[in-house]
Amino acid sequence: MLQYNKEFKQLIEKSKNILVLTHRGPDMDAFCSMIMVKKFIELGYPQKHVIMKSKQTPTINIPCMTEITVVEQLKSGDEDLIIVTDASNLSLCLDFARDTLMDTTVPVIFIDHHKESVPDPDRLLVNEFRSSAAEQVYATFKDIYGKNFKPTPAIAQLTQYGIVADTGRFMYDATTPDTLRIYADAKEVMDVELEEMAYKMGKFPKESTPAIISYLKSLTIVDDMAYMYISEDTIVKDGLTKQGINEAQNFLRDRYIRYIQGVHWGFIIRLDFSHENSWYVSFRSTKGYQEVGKIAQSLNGGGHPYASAARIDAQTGKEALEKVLDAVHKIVK
Ligand SMILES: [Mn+2]
Repeated sequence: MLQYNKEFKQLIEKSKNILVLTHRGPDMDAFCSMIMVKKFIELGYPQKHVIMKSKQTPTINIPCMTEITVVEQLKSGDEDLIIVTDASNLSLCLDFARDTLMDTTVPVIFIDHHKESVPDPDRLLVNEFRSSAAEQVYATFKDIYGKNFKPTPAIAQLTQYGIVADTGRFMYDATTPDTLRIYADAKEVMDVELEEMAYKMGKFPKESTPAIISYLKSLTIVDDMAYMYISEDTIVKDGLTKQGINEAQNFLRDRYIRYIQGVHWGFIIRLDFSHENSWYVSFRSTKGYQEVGKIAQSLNGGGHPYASAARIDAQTGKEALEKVLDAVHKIVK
């Protein structure tokens, strides 16, 4: 057994009440990996009391999601161990204005897969830079349980959902032969139809339609770049909602902007609803074309070479757009 898995196993065995968490604004992989940890521990250690806490539940139906305890605030309870999935630091899981769990004195272990994450130096981290946290949780418990490793149909489904979500159906670079081996093992236990999964994950709420229309009216194409934004007066005039704008931005960013013929990359700007005079820009590009990671970095943001984002201080959407275009022009000659 790997050394960090041995330490993880000892921590589980020493504790009675285990709290499992994931990052804020959880995506599919975050939810799946969190639930997988609970189900795996319950399998091997039925006498342990494991609880999952989150501020929201998944928007699509996944196994055992009703076992998530929805809370408004994350604070210390009777737990003697905290396990965090899909993140390497508590700051990604807590809202400092409201949550007090940051001051916890119990051991915290992180199970992550992100290459760019900043780990907490004092705490145990399991990160083999796999495709997804779901894949990492599967691999970790496989090592811990050895010949007694026997994933249930629920765990097998969660493994497939998490991997498919974080690899974009095996299209991203993070997909390795081991990802496919683990996926195949899970599929053998319980087959999830890829078509059905992609359909469910691709759904968006109907409130995003008016925001999509507003965004499309702003579409500008310059050479092989395209961009869209919504100004604050459009939000009021068209009666757009926060959820509608966020979902519209996700949809257009991932499935529209760089699919226009002649366009290879672009960006979309949206309002930051939690802070005044603050906006967000998301860049997307196609491998081999404009590296948008550099542009986001020049705006003090971050991400990957072909998918990145930054926060912009600006009073209006127009001002935010001008700042982004300035940054673009400095890097793209
Ligand atoms: Mn993930």
